[in-house]
Amino acid sequence: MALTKNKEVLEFVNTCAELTQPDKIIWIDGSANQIKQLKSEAVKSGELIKLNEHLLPDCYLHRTAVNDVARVEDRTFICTANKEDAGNVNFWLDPKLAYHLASEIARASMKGRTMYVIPFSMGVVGSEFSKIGIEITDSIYVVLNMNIMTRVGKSCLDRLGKTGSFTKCFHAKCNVDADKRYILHFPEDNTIISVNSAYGGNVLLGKKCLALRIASYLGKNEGWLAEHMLILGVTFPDGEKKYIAAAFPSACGKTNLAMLIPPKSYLERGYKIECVGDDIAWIRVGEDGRLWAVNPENGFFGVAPGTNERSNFNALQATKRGTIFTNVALNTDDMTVWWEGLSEHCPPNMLDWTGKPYDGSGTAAHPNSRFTAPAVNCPCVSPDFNSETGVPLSAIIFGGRRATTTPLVYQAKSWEHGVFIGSAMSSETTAAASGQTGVLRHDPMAMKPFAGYHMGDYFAHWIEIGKQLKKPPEIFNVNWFRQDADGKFIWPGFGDNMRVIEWILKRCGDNPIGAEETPIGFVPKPDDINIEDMNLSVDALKEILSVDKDKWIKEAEEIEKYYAETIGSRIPDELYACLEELKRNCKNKKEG
Ligand code: GTP
Ligand code: SPV
Ligand code: MN
Repeated sequence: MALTKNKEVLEFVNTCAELTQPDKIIWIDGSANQIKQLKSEAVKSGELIKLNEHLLPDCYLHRTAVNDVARVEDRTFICTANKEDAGNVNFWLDPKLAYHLASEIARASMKGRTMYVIPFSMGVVGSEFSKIGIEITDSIYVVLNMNIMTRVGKSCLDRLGKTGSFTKCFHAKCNVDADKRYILHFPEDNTIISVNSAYGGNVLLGKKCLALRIASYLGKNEGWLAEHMLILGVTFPDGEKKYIAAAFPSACGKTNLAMLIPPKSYLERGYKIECVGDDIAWIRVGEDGRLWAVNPENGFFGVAPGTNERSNFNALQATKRGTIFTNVALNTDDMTVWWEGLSEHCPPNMLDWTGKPYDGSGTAAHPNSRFTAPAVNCPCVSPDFNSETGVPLSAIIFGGRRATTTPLVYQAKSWEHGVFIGSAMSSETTAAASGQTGVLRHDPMAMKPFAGYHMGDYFAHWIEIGKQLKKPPEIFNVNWFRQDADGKFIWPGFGDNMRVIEWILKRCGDNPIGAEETPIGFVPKPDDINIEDMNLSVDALKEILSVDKDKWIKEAEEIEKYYAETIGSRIPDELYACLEELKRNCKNKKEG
């Protein structure tokens, strides 16, 4: 039975039902009972495998089709009336054509199946800053994941009332035919359509589709920012708290940084890290002229490989109950899960992520295998997690995977310079999206796959926001991934990243510590990064803090080419001024 009298919702549900012709329609009310029923149904049908109730209570394993294991950027479209508004970085389809294409694919595709209606809220239900969506889907896996990742249920419909508007999210699994897979966004209609996939980022439509692509467009028009950023809180020994947001591309360390456990000496002094969010931040200018950030999600859709007791204890703890694992390996001896990096050796009697006995060739878990874990499970989840106003930002960090060139950390000279640094980011591709991994590509502000409009307008929007700030956060860039001649990471990373966070926060506020000015910005004096009790030599530290002017002359040329050839028009003058300054600095310092 319909759970609302909202005409627009009822019309949307009816239209979808007429098109897809499901046998049954189920409204998701968010009750524990209903969720329990769906889980047992999914176990019966084989869509979920129940894991060891004693070791992993209420946890399940799900395997996707082998052709459906990551986001598909080349099949993701921004469908605006004018092609130019989508920008050159996005793929574009004419909205009329896109609606027609998707309708034909989805027509009658739910025959013999159940259609679920999921009312959900990105952000605390009823908060001024939250957004309501309705996702239609024929996948129980999607319902159960959305129930972890977002706030789901009748309260969202009550919030809408009879007339409230919402994001229309339509998903049909169809035959998971990769050639007919489309992830379509209609920002001008507040609508998302996803067909022929059943993998995370393509189908949990509240996440990348709504909370980034659609939200970035709304943010542009409403004067706020939707960003691919973690949010963390740092508590100092004296009890003071500061907050940082950081944008790294997919599978480049957001979840890990958001939950880091500081090295022993920091813990002993009373430092503490709390996680407000691990993937998405919605950011607004507060009345006090500072930036305030909320995490619109309610759970973590985290990368499994590499997660272990030492690298990310908090994430691992979060997966101990009420978690859905996707494409990890199954230990048939005790019905627990395993992935590369969980322990040093793979236990015997494993089924790999496709369900076949694992013989040691290839990986047991898919490189983009994931866990969907409720945020409340995380031992370091912030008390501000459900704060409606969010948390004030002292610093914004950009970063990526760079084997060379980019130092461990450097600081922008101004807001505009920080926006320039974000706009010029490059990073090596990862398994989070289909395609080759390890290829260096531009990924401005980690938003290349997620900006719902023209990238040049997006940069301009950042510049505009900066003009409204009385107390802008300091902006930094980090790189945990510099490599030595043997291709090994020089910086140990993970918990030791706290040492960089400490420097960053010492550069914020009224009495910043000193730093070295280089052609690219401010770099720490080697003595100011605490490497006590750490497996890193002073020389290695100096190496990863170094700025090679020749490499940066090339980098600047590359940025210029990217601006001109890929982003094209609409890049604000402020960014060109920063580019010119970078070129000048590299040249001057070289001659001087
Ligand atoms: P998405 O969920 O795809 O947006 O990824 P993410 O940015 O949250 O990345 P995540 O923290 O899950 O890390 C991805 C991979 O990078 C994992 O395999 C981690 O083990 C690895 N990683 C994270 N932090 C560090 C670090 O400081 N150093 C090194 N060397 N690897 C890291
Ligand atoms: C990412 O790829 O950045 C993710 C996973 O966080 S997905 O939800 O698939 O986008
Ligand atoms: Mn992400």
